[in-house]
Amino acid sequence: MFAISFDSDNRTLYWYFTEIMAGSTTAEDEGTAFLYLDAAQQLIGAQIALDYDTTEHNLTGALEHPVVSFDSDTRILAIRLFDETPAETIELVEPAVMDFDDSEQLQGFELQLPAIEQLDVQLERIVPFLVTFDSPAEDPDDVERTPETQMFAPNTEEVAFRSGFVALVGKPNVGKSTLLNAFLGRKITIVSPKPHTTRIPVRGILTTPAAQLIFVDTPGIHDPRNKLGSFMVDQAQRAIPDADVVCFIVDISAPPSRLDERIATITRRSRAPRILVLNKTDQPSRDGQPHLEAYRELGPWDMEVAISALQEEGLDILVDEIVRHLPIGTRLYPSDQITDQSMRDHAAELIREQVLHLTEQEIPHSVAVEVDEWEERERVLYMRMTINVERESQKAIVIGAKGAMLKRIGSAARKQIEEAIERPVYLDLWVKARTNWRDDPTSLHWLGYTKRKT
Ligand SMILES: Nc1nc2c(ncn2[C@@H]2O[C@H](COP(=O)(O)OP(=O)(O)OP(=O)(O)O)[C@@H](O)[C@H]2O)c(=O)[nH]1
Ligand SMILES: [Mg+2]
Repeated sequence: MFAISFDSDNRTLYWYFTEIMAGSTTAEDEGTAFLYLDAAQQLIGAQIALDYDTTEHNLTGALEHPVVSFDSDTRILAIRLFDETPAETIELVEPAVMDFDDSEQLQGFELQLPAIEQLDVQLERIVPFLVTFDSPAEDPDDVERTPETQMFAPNTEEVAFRSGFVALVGKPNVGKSTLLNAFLGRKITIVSPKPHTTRIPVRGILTTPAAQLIFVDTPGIHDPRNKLGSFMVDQAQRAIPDADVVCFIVDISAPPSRLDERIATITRRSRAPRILVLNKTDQPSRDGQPHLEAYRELGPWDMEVAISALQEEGLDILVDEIVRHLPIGTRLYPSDQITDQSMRDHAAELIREQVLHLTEQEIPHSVAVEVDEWEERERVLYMRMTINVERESQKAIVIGAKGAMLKRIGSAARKQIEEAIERPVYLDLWVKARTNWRDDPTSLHWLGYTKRKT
């Protein structure tokens, strides 16, 4: 994890490289601290001049974060939150206080900002990296605690097992499926740079010693233009009232759109706790603006967490927050089950994923994959699949000159299927035109896009 917390009373910033438990810090050291500012006095990073007691060995964990670097000649440990040269580097009066654990790893450091009258450092740009803490009202015993103990305090009481459904909702392309895969540490659901990738909700089950989280990856909510789109939006919306926790996923690199406003309104109707998940913090904002306030205003939210699903940053904090909001309950799935999707459906989806990657314009959205045959043969698992398109002209494109496109789709998908199934596969791939299937109820039913409980 990498996160920053800000204690406004004491004007201190704490930069975390690892999860810090109360009592896990066994040594401290100090180093001269500097802040990186952009031309508008916005904080965009920091550096510490390390003495010779601290070596690269102590920084192994810290250096795993892409924003952290160490120059062994100058002995500067730098945290650059954005890919840009600072307009100004200012030295702080107070040294940075660094915390080390019992294996001498740097856990994080604390910086004391100057008083506002001395230097007005702006903090809006670091907001995506900020973590917020429980309010004292929720946890009255915590009032005296420091931020680090508040955040990672060990529970001395018997911990009750928690379980429940966690809906991942948001507009298309914000990274819901990427997040599900990152939570589970493997590919459960397909992902693509094109919107409308997920069509049917997929469950991913994460079981820990303390909880079972059943994530429901939903189709992006949008303005449907055909019956398939209406089905997708309906499926996504049904996941909300059934959820024990609703995660509203947004792309922090862009301002909220009308769709975000609409989805926020729908999630506000849920009685379940609602978490605002600010994704794509690794991606610079397209217009250079921080959008956090605008997303906050779509709330109120019970919690907000900034993450990068792609870089797998901030996920531990998000899981902890979700667990905290889940009801006490027992396991709903066996602890070794990670999804409710059958291998057949997953294989068909992996073929559709390749079509999404390799074709353009309307074709990716006009494709549905059917499993015609699935049979154990001598040394391979044989599967015959049909790629349905909407028109003969699309069929010609998916097949390509001398079958070249179909070959590319098939060979890339076969590799992925073999990886998922962990055995050799013979993939027999066909293409068929099924006129305007996206608006035909019979075809939709036949292709599996029928109402089901999420
Ligand atoms: N830079 C960056 N890209 C991301 C991140 N998360 C997802 N993406 C990219 O965003 C694109 C869409 O990701 P998906 O996970 O398919 O998005 P989705 O919300 O499930 O989209 P739909 O299924 O269409 O609703 C892909 O190209 C991902 O690689 C992130 O944290 N950072
Ligand atoms: Mg998706």
